[in-house]
Amino acid sequence: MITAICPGSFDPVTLGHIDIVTRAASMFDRVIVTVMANFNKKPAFSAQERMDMLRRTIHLPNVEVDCYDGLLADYAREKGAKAVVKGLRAVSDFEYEFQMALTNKRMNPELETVFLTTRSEYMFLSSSIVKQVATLGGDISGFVPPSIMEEIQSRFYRGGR
Ligand code: COD
Repeated sequence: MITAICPGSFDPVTLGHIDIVTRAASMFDRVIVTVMANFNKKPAFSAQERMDMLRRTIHLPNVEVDCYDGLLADYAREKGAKAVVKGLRAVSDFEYEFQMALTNKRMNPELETVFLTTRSEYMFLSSSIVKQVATLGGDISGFVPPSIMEEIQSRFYRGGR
């Protein structure tokens, strides 16, 4: 049984994330989608809210949702995971992701990082774009799953033009 982890901020989860998780679920026996802290970002949603949104949107038998506050390398060891699955959108993602992959490998030599290229229709998509568009009252229906759209809109939209 090979376990993989899809880690991220998921603040909030987007259709781009879901695509990566779905593809990971078809490659590995068990996938854990883990809400983690990115030290460069201040989350808009709590870890519990982000997990709830993930649980409302991902319904695959071999996927579970969790959260963890420490190092990914330690978490992977704890869970017996062999792989971390990351999505790559553009060259700009690569440098950061490459550094993370090498750091994680140094701290947990058993752990492999697998990169999946984004689907072209989600290349532009990020949680920050969703928050920006929602704040300004734009349509986010093509960006996030329908089941969490209202929660995001009501959190960010302040009205007015
Ligand atoms: N298409 C494809 N992939 C996408 C898309 C998209 N449209 N949007 C996002 N993704 C991918 C990202 O590239 C990433 O792989 C994943 O989905 C999650 O994205 P985000 O933005 O939600 O999450 P990040 O990048 O902020 O997550 C960073 C982590 C939290 C994973 C990282 O900071 C981490 O591992 N933190 C734990 C502490 C640790 O161990 N740090 C490393 C050693 S210092």
